[in-house]
Amino acid sequence: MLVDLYRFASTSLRRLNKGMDDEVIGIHLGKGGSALLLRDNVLLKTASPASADATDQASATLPVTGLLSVAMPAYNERETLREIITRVRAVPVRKEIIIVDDGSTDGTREILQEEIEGKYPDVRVLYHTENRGKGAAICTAIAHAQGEYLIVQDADLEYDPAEYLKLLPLIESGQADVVYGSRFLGSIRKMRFTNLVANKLLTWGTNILYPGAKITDEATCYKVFRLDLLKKLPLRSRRFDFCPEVTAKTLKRGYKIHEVPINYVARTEQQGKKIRWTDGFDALWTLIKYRFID
Ligand SMILES: Nc1nc2c(ncn2[C@@H]2O[C@H](COP(=O)(O)OP(=O)(O)O)[C@@H](O)[C@H]2O)c(=O)[nH]1
Ligand SMILES: [Mg+2]
Repeated sequence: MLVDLYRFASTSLRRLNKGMDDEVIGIHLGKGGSALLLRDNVLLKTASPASADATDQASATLPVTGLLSVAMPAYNERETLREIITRVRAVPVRKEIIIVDDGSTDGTREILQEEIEGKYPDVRVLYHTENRGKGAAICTAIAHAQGEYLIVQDADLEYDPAEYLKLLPLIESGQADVVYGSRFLGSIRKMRFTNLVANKLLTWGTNILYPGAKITDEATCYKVFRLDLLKKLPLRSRRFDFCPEVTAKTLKRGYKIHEVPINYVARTEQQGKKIRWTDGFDALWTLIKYRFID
């Protein structure tokens, strides 16, 4: 068995390497015997034993077998809502999309009720009767999620759902329990200087406060967790303090946060961005607080 796996891995490696300019750094076997080709934790290609020529189908589908829950908090996002749902639905992984309308007043709720709810088998819509905050909306989604993994997905277009394919292999293969998409390892466009400083400060604070933490982007939206792990965390935050709380509690329980480079294009306040650099103070306080209490 082991010999077979080894033979399969090395043949896949040779096949996948064909035509690639870069030197391949690592390969490992995912569920279902598929080979995942990684460089710096980034998925480059995939191959399955059944494929005659793995390079043909490389990157077309990812051998993700576990169900992915996509938690989408939405508050006054009528401009981007339809597009982000389309983009998430287009990602070729098995998933359930849980949209939580957080008491929107700009028409988001009506779009969800009239155009989305009940129209797609992979989409569920939940409603808060009043605005409770991003963290509260994510917690509602977590409580209803049934997948093996969960990713947080804002209802804007700052992140690219196609990058789920980079984030999932590590968790799917059992190598990681928690994976963050790092904008600082990938690329950042249009982020305001004050937000950039706040992001750096929060990451720096995390690495200092939590021994063993060595991350480059604490406040990233793209956080993927094994759902059983996440459901056990006592999450209390209601607003933007969700990110530091979940980071703090994950690290405190001894889980390692793996990172994968992702690309990010910030939206402006005119385009609906709601977080302010001053929310960074709350976030820093949250990191400090949960270092000592739970
Ligand atoms: N600001 C805010 N965002 C909310 C709330 N409830 C849900 N959300 C959603 O949380 C995300 C926040 O996005 P954004 O303002 O770009 O801040 P980000 O966390 O820096 O990406 C969006 O998808 C919002 O629609 C809320 O009460 N306030
Ligand atoms: Mg956002």
